[in-house]
Amino acid sequence: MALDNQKLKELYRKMLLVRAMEEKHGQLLQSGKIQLMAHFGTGQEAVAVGVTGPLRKEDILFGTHRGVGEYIGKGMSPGEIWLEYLGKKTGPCKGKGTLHLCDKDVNIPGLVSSLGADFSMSVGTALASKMKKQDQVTLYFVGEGTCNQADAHPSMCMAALWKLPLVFAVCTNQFCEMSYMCDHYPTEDVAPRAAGYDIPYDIVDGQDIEKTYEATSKAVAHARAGKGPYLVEYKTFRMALHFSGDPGGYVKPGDVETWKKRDPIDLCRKKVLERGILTAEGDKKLLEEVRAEVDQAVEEGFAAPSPTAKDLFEDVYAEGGVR
Ligand SMILES: Cc1ncc(C[n+]2csc(CCOP(=O)(O)OP(=O)(O)O)c2C)c(N)n1
Repeated sequence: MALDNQKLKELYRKMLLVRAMEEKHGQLLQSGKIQLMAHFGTGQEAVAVGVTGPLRKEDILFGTHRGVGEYIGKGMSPGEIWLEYLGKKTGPCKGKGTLHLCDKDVNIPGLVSSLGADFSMSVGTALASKMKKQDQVTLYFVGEGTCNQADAHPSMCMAALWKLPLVFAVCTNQFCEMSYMCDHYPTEDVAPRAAGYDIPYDIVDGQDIEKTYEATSKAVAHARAGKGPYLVEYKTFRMALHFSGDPGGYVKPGDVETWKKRDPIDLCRKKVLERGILTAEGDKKLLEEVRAEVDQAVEEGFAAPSPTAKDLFEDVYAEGGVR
């Protein structure tokens, strides 16, 4: 189904922004201006933006370690992200989160280093929403490798048993860290595992923003209507290496070139131009505007105040929490 022009342009802009954020991060690392390592999600933009696009602000998102796409998709600004990445006092986690940031304003509870531990947390937030009768969906965005973690199974089981408003969004980018997924499990797809718990599932092309957005919208509507969890698997390819210090050497020759022919941003640009949503000139201007927005965010981030040693002792305990 074709998205309306305004929505497609909005999602296209977000995808451009995500890539510009990562390109800038890479440049800053290479020039030695920052040491903040990164897990880039180059080539996965239509998944991250399509998975978060249909969510409302109050919906809860558990994201991945390639998080920029989800943060932008869920509504964080480049400025907020860079303040946190640069460890600044005015960042959403006051500089204590950096890459593992969370943002209460858009209901991102934060990245857990031990991958897969948040499977059960997503069951917890979805259960809380249901018990409080809140019109709120939790979306757990997760890599296909992390789906091998043991917590995946009891989480799917309980989500189905309790008919929770929970969407499992699996990003199959072909790799689990520094090896191909076929070295980790014997099946081509992760999604059919959901059938073992009577959870409906779809498998979609992760390069096409309209398909990712549509599949997520369907799953979110299902969960929001009280029909229980849904799983969507998005097939994509990680064009970047696992992390910024990855020496590589394990990617099969020709794979990147093959997938580059279906770069999600190029595919979306083609639609935007063909449908007359933007002219070639307008497209160029949009890209410049997006890059300028990122440059400004970084500049303001560097200029922002850093936390002091005293700040280390603040926000250690929750207000009214157990001491
Ligand atoms: C419990 C745990 N084991 C191992 C790691 C190290 N690790 C970081 S990313 C990653 C790969 C995860 O693969 P996948 O879920 O497919 O996501 P991708 O990196 O492909 O985006 C691993 C193993 C970790 N963070 N936590």
